Amino acid sequence: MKNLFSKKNKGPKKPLTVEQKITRRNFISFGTFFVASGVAYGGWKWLYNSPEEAAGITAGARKPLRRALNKTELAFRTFFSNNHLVKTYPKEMAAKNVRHNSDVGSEGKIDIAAWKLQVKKQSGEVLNISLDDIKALPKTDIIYDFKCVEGWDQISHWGGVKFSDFITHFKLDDQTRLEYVGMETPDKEYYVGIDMPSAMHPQTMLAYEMNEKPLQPKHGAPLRLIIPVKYGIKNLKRLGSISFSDKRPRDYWAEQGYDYYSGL
Ligand SMILES: Nc1nc2c(c(=O)[nH]1)N[C@H]1C(S)=C(S)[C@@H](COP(=O)(O)O)O[C@H]1N2
Ligand SMILES: [Mo]
Repeated sequence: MKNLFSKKNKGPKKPLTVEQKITRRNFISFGTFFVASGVAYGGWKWLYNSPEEAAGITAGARKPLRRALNKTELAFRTFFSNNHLVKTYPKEMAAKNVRHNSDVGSEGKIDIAAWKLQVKKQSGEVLNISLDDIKALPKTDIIYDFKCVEGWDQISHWGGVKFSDFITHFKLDDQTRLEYVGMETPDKEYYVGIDMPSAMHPQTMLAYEMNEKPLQPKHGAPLRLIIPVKYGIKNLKRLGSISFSDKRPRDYWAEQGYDYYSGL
């Protein structure tokens, strides 16, 4: 074969023969192939050697992959900011026979007179708040389409106090600098984690009424979370305690593989 890259060729350049062109192309494409596979192999090794996530619903996934997922989630959150309001309906459209779903942590009798909501500040300080204390705050109503991940939805009517009003009234504003709110039932059997922007969303409330009557035990008496920007699973019934943290609080359905964010 002629020396393709020889400098000895003096004089005017002769056009390459077909054979020479093919040789050169092969050289370039094989070269590209080797470089590309090197990058791919390196990338795969990097991912393979990356630490696994130890805890949470994505446990076992490589950290860089989780980071990518978190980035996407963040973009969605920024996009669906607090200015986005969930659609509301006239009172007449609210269901009279409201569907009732699962009761983990909200089964059995509850002594409403003895019930107190525990608010655990990050400093360790704990507030004990009665239902009357909460009912004394400005009341708000919402009629919206409640959606369960199991595939049903229903327009329902809730009354209570805005979570953001509750925060201000009990001087918890400094706690909202943290990333998450954790909520649990009094027996700690059911629990949810809520990102702070969704908790502070203007339609999120602590509800003690349904259809303008005291909340029934099966719907979460004496107090439940109503968070219209999220699926039913996050709307914890029979609230017992609230806490604040920068780490994701444990979440009952996320532990079963459902999306932690569960936004609509
Ligand atoms: N304590 C508690 N809260 C809960 C649940 C539960 O099992 N226990 N289920 C959730 C689910 S999956 C849904 S769809 C709604 C149902 O609320 P409802 O029974 O008032 O319709 O409550 C949510 N809150
Ligand atoms: Mo649900």
